[in-house]
Amino acid sequence: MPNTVSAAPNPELSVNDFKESVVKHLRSTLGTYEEKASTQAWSQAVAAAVNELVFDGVSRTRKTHAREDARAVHYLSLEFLMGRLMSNNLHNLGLFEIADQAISELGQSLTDLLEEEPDMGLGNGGLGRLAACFLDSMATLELPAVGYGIHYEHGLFRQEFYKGHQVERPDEWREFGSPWEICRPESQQKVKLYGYVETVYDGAVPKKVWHPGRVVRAIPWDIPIVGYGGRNVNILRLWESRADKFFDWDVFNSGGYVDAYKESVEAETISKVLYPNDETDAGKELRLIQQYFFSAASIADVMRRFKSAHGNDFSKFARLNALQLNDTHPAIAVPEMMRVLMDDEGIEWSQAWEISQATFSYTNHTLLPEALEKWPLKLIGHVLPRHLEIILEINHRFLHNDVEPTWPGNDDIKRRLSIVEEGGAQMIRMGHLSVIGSHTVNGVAEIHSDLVKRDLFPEMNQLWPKKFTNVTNGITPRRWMKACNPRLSTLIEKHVDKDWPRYLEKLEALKPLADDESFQKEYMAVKQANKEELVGIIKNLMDIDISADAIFDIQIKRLHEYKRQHLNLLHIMAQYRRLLLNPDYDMVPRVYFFGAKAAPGYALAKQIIFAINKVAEKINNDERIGGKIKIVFPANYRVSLAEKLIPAADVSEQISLAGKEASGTGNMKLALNGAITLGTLDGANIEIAEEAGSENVVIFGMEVDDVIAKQQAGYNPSDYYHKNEELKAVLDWFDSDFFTPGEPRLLKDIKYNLVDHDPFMVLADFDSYCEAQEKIDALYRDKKAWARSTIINTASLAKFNSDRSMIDYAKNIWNLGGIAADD
Ligand code: 26Q
Repeated sequence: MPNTVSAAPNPELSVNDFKESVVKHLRSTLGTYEEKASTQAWSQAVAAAVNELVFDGVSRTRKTHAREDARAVHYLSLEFLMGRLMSNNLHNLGLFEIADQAISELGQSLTDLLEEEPDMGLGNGGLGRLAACFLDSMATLELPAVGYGIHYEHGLFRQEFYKGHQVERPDEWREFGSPWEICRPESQQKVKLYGYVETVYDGAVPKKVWHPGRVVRAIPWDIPIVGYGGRNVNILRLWESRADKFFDWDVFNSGGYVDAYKESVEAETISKVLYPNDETDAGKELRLIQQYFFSAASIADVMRRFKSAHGNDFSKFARLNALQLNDTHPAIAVPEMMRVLMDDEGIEWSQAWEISQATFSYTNHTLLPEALEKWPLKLIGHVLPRHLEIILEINHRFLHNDVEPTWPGNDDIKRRLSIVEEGGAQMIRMGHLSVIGSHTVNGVAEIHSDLVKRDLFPEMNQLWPKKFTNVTNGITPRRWMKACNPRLSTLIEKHVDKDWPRYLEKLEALKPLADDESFQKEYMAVKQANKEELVGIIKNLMDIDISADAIFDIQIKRLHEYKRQHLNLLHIMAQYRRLLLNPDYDMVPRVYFFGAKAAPGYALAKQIIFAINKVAEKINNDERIGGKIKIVFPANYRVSLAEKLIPAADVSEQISLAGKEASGTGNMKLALNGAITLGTLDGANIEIAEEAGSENVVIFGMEVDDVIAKQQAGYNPSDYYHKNEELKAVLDWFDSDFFTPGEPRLLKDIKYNLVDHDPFMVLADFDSYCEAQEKIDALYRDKKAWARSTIINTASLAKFNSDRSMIDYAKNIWNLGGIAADD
């Protein structure tokens, strides 16, 4: 893949140029002046100055792609968890130092300005952040790529704690507009909904005509994605919904003024809010409409661009366009593509199917049964009548042409493979539709991809063994090292080539230094300084005093039973109890950090959040334990908070039940920044252990096959409860008022869930987890051994560069090459 980008600093702009540009925008764009401007105005003025370069790159890149008639990938995702854009744009443009200097000469602080920017939180967690890292990498690799999603008015809710309970508040990321987005009304599309299908017989083949009951407009907002080096700038296109005819004059004239507004309110509801459920299927009509709305608008956009270059010659379509489905959320794009090709373009089924299948590929992100999307057949028939017909035809042909010849007369297999799930209300299985409609299906870590084949789609894999593949996830080192950990980046730069953020394998040059005492000291001094900075942040944010000499142990991820935050909590409680029983109990002081949002309707997850907060309140204020344990759980965990926690981490908690975490990506960010993974052999932890060496991670717990064996043998969690006195004692605390004074049993559901069911086998892994925690404690006391492991982690993580993931997709799935934008 061509790459000639250099790693900055940008030679074309001086500090003075930048100062002039900021002041110009302060006066002419923001309508204020230096003496009067608020921090917010300064921040907007800097964004405007940055945008002069960014927009230039957008136009250049567009022109190149149009001229070269480049094959492009379109990444369809309901979520893009972008976080803040200013710092990254500055780094990728090679402008960070210049801007820093210019802004300080203007009497402002860049750090303060950066803090003004709200996070763009248009995603739930891993899947959404992955999409954001992929955009950064695709732009950096100069891959012609467009991200397509929804321009939610409100992203993931803002989390507050009230008396320890999670409270959800609306996210207002663009209350006053975002400087990074450009509205493109000229590229709007119309999206049809509801209505009925008419069959018209006016030629040899009957024609299907969809008479929609409603039409909404999709308005695109473009967000420029600056590649590292700044030459290539791709686009993230997010669709906002609007009423089709806000001023319907007929309704208006007959006194229906208010009704006209009603229609606009309903249409605008579609892009109002991101669904906050991860790993559960909400099954709501509005969610289905969101999925269709953005899929249809995106396909129409791709079609428009194709037709303006190639007219109706659809034989070229699949050669020039790849469409990637980020999980099944945009799976409705498959029948939509078929509808457009057949009903709008007059192509017959088999050719349309060939084009469609050659275009789509699908990434699976979960094996959890409750997360596999299904929609009531009736609901799809109501909202998208033509699509239901097409889905049923796809299914019929699949069962008849593929399944029947392979397993003649085998109704059992047909029942399992059918897109339609029978028994009770008929359901459409979006995973099946995605597999059948795609040329390639991938999982997101080696073990996960194996389990997709073995457990999730075994017969599909038998039918089409070559369809299934793996692409291990990655993270962008620009955001997750260069921008968020400037101290470590500076140290790295003293020892390895400057272009390490682009070629992360250059960090391997640090390996020989892992045993070098003076390098160890430098590296650990960086970690210590990052920890001290975090101590200050936590003091400001929560008024909690913590010591940077303690082990900083971090678990940051969505709250879910399978991720087992409660396993972590049980161990903390056990340690606390040991300290109460024996005040001399010898342990390295530890600060346990949590960051987690729970889906608003997920009662047990919310109770676990409440439990962590109540245990924190008690332990943090118990003078008997001499500050040996602190629990820090800042509210509203988000990308910008992750960027502050990760550089300060000593221990990375990756403790999901084996077989449940598809990959994980926080595990990669933490290990790259020198945290030691304390984890199960699950998801990408396995590959992290392979890369860093098993002696540089701490692994515990059952493996996938142990889990299956134990479940088959009949898992009885109450045995563990009765056999382990310490475990019993801490679980019984939940049944008392120990952590909720005067209000006994508020936390009892956690105990009974574990003792009676324990669906994620927390109790079975408890002993092994405690032992692993003791290993961490022992290793940390050996300063040199710890420093060595930490350095080796940083030096070994190149595989998890999202550039590598993107190269894998480009080569093995999209058949896509990079194209250097014009200068
Ligand atoms: C589905 C239907 C209706 C409403 C919401 C949803 C929904 C939304 C988000 C379902 C799932 C998600 C998010 C899933 C997710 O983040 N999965 C994570 O993806 C990461 C990137 O591949 C992996 O690293 C994680 O292991 C996986 O849990």
